[in-house]
Amino acid sequence: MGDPFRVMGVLNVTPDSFSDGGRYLEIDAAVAHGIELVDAGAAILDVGGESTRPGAEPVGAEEERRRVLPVIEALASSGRGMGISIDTSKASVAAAALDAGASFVNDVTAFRADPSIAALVAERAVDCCLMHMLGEPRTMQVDPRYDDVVDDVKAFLEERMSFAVRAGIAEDRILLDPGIGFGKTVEHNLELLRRLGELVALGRPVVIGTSRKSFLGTLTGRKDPQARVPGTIATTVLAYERGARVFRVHDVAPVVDALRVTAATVSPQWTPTTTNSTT
Ligand code: PMM
Repeated sequence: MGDPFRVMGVLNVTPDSFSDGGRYLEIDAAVAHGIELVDAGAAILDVGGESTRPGAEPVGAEEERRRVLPVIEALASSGRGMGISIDTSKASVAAAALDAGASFVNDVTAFRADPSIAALVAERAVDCCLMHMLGEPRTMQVDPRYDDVVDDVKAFLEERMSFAVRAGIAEDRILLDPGIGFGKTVEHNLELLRRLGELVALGRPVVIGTSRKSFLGTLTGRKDPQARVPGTIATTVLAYERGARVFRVHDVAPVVDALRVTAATVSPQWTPTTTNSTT
């Protein structure tokens, strides 16, 4: 029996991710890293060519396609059978990525930046993730405010889900994501994790992306994002226990181990993946 969760490995193909060396070395490095993430247990690779970090400037569609397409093509023809997600807000990038072998559209604007992505997802009958974000990456962390963050995010996701369904997307193709760190203070992020059950109650699989994010740095004092793996694991385990089932992370191997132990503890249907343990 497979795992009762899916880990999405983050594969950012932005100039700062796989730089040094020439363009072909960059592509090779990105593909090799993607394969490593699959070997570590990622069921899906989330390939993105535009940074959505706080303060990030937008990138043109042509440049975004130039970054992601060769990587998606190589991964799709690797024979490893992983799902490939395209992390984009542009329909032209999503369409080219689906042609190149992607089968999942992860849009951090939930079809607001380019509503025609919805028709594309409907027509190609692929899965999509609708994420909540307050504002846009350039300015989203400037004093974000909500009446009640969980109620507001829930209402937003319900509205975006009905937009997607009206555009012809089957409801069972939709995943929902509260958008941890996207226009949220530390307290907003914690409240969303604390009351995650209210979003799980919408009835669609919930995606959580806490990986290495800055609120974990604030809580632990870890300035180096790579030192935030324990914080990532803590939030991932807690979110699984509260009903989230898809986890977008950079550090796939330790998160998969943590989730397997968590799933075995909370899900009675667990069966061992290895047989050599006596403890
Ligand atoms: N976070 C980032 C990018 N894409 N997509 C989804 N669905 N959920 C997220 O939380 C999310 C995302 C930003 O993270 P990175 O810059 O570390 O990749």
